[in-house]
Amino acid sequence: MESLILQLHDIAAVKFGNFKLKSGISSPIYIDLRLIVSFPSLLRQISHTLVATVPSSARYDVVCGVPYTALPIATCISVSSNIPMLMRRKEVKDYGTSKAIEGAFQQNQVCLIVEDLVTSGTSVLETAAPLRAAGLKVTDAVVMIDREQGGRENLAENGITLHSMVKLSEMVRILKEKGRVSEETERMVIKFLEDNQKVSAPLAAPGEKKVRVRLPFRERAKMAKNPTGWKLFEIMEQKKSNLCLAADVATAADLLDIADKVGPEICMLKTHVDIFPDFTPDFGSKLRSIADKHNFLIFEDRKFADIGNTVTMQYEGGIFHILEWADIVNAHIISGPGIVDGLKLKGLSRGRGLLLLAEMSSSGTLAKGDYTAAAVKIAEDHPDFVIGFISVNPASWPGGPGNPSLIHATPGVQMVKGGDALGQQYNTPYSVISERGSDVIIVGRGIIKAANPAEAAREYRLQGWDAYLASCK
Ligand code: 5BU
Repeated sequence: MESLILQLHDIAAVKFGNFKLKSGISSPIYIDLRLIVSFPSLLRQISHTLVATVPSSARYDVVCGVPYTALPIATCISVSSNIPMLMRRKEVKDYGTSKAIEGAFQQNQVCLIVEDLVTSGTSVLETAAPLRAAGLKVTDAVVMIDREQGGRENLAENGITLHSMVKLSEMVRILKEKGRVSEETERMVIKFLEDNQKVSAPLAAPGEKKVRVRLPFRERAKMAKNPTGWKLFEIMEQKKSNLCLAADVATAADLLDIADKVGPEICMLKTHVDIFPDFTPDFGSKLRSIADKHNFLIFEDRKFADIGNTVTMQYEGGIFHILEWADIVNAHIISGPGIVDGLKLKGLSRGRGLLLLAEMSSSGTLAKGDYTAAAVKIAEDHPDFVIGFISVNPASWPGGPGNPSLIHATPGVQMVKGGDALGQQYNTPYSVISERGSDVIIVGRGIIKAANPAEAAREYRLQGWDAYLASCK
């Protein structure tokens, strides 16, 4: 171990000085393990040591490196231990058509994750998510260096035991003992680690050190001023689900079919009723009986945008009669607060709820800054009807996610970060709920294009709910 650490220092994979990190803070230590690919003998020794670091009680069938630095390390482990390897794609254009995990494996095989450096554990979790979604079990991860900044704890909360070759403080102590760094440098590094501890890093918004603890949905239900808002909190608690299915399927018949299959996993089902060629007047009552059977709410993603008077007619009339069957609708605030007054005129007496579009998931969206702040203000002015927001990163808003009686629902969610060809941008359930402070994940193609939508929905539900539980602590 000592020899490995000295070699890492020799090749300048570990450097001391004054370094500006990506986050903007100055660090007295800099670690760049990408260099090890140029030193095959060192790479081999590291791989052997990592294998030995995992206790024999931790059984695994395959290994997967966190892209990119750990890929060559995982490859070496695979070749020298004769254990098959998998590769996780870092960016997937469309989860439905391209594979997030490359390689051959069987359901329920156990995969060991290999990583070079762990800080908060987020990148290990981002690799664990698609592996788990593909049917593999992830119980252990092995890392070269543990920066001791909350990664171990965060991974444990997600059912992953972290095994580290060396802890950063231990590494610096060894380098000091071997005369590579001064006592003063060691002190500075230890102090830096203490000052920058992020025990629950993934729960904090990027750049935010303080951990934000979320009130449980049960408590927030008591604060809700609208019956549908209250019901959504209650359903989430009852079903342990903060998953909304975006059921953008080809026909109304397909929608009713998937609603019944995925129903047990979701708290809400989102429709775009105007995409169906086979819409019939009994659509609403059919969907309602499935919603009652499985206890979920119906959200028509109508995105009203007109003046108050017009939206009253659009909400109630036409061929869709949205008011009849949708528990929840949403609206842009581009036309000003009159749109809320208009929708409320029809919806309030029926106990319906409204989500305001405070942000959008698509790239280049204009719903940001002052626009988002205006949505927050309008919501506060209508607590009896507005139940929350379509949000993307409420943790980054000036007041954070704000009023706990309001719900944040976020589209643009898949198991891996990425996007589609038309501007959609995806974040992972963990990132959306834990880091970005949202409450509900809205998932479309991640579920409906999966080989088995019900199974995929279950995995999204578990991921979303775990992230929620983790952020309540
Ligand atoms: P996807 O297949 O998971 O990308 O589907 C996302 C759904 O959420 C889809 O129905 C969109 O219309 C909807 N959506 C969105 O993607 N982004 C937004 O900002 C809003 C809605 Br609002």
